Amino acid sequence: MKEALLHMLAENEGEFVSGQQISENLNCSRTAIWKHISELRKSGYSIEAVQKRGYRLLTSPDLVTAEEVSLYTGNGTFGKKVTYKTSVKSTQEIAHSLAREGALEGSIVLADEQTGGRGRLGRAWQSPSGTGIWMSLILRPEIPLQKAPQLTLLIAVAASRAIEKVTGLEAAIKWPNDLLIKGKKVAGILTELQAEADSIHSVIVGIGMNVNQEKKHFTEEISEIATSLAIEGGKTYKRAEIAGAVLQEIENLYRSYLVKGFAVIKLLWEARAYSLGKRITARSVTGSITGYAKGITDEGVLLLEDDNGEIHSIYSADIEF
Ligand code: BT5
Repeated sequence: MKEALLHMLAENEGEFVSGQQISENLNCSRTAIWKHISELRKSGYSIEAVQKRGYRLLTSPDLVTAEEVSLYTGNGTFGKKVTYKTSVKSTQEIAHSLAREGALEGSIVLADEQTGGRGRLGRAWQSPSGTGIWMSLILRPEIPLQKAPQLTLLIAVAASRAIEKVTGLEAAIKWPNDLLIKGKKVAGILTELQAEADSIHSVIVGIGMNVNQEKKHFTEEISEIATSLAIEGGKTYKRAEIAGAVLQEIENLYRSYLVKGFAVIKLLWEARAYSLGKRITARSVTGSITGYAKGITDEGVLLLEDDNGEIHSIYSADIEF
């Protein structure tokens, strides 16, 4: 109800919507409308109420709540089921338990702040409140286990396209899971599986994207390597709008991927790749290899040619230039 009311006001932003119109459309009493208007105001929406004219939405806060994100998910099904928390340890944990309880594909968990946000290999992901998109998405693809890395690449392409659509900024993809603007990390992706033998129950895709941080928000540890859309674009953005665009882009690519396979995604990925053709060092738990990044395989595996001309398949590593 609150979500539908916000939709009506947002669709007519800056114009009055009469109480009668609202109560007819949403089939509710004037008292109920007033209650929801008060709640929206408490959350930071500025709504004018004028007798005989109705309600008018003046400004919206930068929130990633279910009702705010739903304004930007279009006709898609991803992001229609949102679990929003102001503060959590990690959205991944919540998404994992929702997936175990049978949550539908496309369900998402969003938080304003993460106190224990995580990256790969137990690393920490800084997720201060009110600044970025900290989101986990549940997917249930019917694909063999070894194809799961393709999904990380698909998500990276989708996130990069969404950034470009909303902000005009170009984010390059550093294999496998980083988005960079001018060489600095603006987003990271964490793909985790719930699987058994060769079958995937669900994939929990974690996306962390720095949106409105200023340089001072980053700790010293990452201040030289991290950036945000606001730093690069010179203005702040609505996080919900970007989250909505990310979900729409993911859903479009994912549907095409399930029907047509990885070939199209691979081309899109290569066009945005930062590491291809460069001399890099791939560091993993088993050691490090230096050479030229030749490309990715149809499985999404990175091919690295060392100085002896030998080609190595890199399944998981950190890349340094
Ligand atoms: C990643 O790991 O890049 C994956 C990050 C995924 C975060 C999302 S947020 C929603 C969901 N819930 C979670 O708990 N996680 C996911 P990795 O490639 O391991 O990179 C981690 C490294 O990036 C750290 O060791 C830092 O050097 C750097 N880093 C940490 N916070 C950062 C930030 N906010 N922006 C840029 N770099 C950061």
